[in-house]
Amino acid sequence: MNVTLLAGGVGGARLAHGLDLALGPAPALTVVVNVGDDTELHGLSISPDVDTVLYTLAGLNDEERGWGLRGESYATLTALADLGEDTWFTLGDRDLATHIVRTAGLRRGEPLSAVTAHLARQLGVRPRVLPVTDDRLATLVDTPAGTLGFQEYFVGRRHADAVLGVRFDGAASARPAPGVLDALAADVVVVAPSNPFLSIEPLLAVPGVREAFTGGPGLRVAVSPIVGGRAIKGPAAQILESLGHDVSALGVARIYADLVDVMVIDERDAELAGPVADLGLRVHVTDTVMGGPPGRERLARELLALA
Ligand code: GDP
Ligand code: FO1
Ligand code: CA
Repeated sequence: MNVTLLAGGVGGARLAHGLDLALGPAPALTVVVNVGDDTELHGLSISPDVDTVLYTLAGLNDEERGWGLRGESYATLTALADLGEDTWFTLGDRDLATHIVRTAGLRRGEPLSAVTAHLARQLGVRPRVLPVTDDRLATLVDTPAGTLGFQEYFVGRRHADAVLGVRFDGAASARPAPGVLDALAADVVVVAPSNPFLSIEPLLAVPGVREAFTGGPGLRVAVSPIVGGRAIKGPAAQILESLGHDVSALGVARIYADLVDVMVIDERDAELAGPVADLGLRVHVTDTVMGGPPGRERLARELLALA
């Protein structure tokens, strides 16, 4: 059984990990990752969601922060500050090695997908990790303070601004990276419990992706990132609110109603199963709060059993 996961960072990486554990050694899992958060700092190309997925699948990520590497040191960042550089974006010494390798590859003319495959191989990551596109795609966030670049919104201003709109600069001319459209024809395609606006929408904004996804032969399953009316972490609940959606698994189900066959909602939201089913969706109610590896694998096994 081939499985493809549409993912952003933390929520996507956790379920990717669970699916990798559940599927075992067979080369069955492809993770298509958001690149709208990508940024350039200190002359280095940084792909935060790709790195969160790679590091989590490699068992190296910092679980507390949700991004970066466990047991990091920050000597280089301190040295950069001493040289008068802006260090608002925290980059650890070992994390910098990833950005150096990525930047060198891109500078040699290698596409991001090839560089990502190289990094995955070096990190011992089993699943295929694909950036949704090798082209430029930059998430822009419209707020009362004006249009912000993604990392300025998310890190610089601690995602405190009300989100009035989200756009993806470069989307019109972006092409799916090699393997992405084929991956959307998998037996099961899962929309991770990622931020619908900041992680999933940028994937679907790449021409051809939404159609390949909705037109695919496999079972399409989405997992709600909202549990008990709240996000486990990050601004998803705030953005649902500011964009006028129900801040609930039902609000998320309405967004995904025309895209998927099954909506997985948390047992804490069991009372929403009826209204979600009324949208024409199959509903699966379970404990969707993954925590560590056991919870991640359990949820993944339940999703695979839906097929
Ligand atoms: P980001 O790019 O780092 O923000 O990560 P994602 O967009 O992939 O995931 C962020 C979303 O994941 C948040 O809205 C969280 O509520 C959700 N999330 C994180 N862990 C879990 C979990 O264990 N279960 C569920 N249902 N959602 C989760
Ligand atoms: N998120 C923060 O909130 N603060 C940071 O200083 C920060 C540094 C950072 C470095 C490398 C990396 O791959 C991710 C990093 N993130 C940081 C997370 C980043 O903002 C992601 O875009 C978020 O996870 C949202 O998707
Ligand atoms: Ca992200």
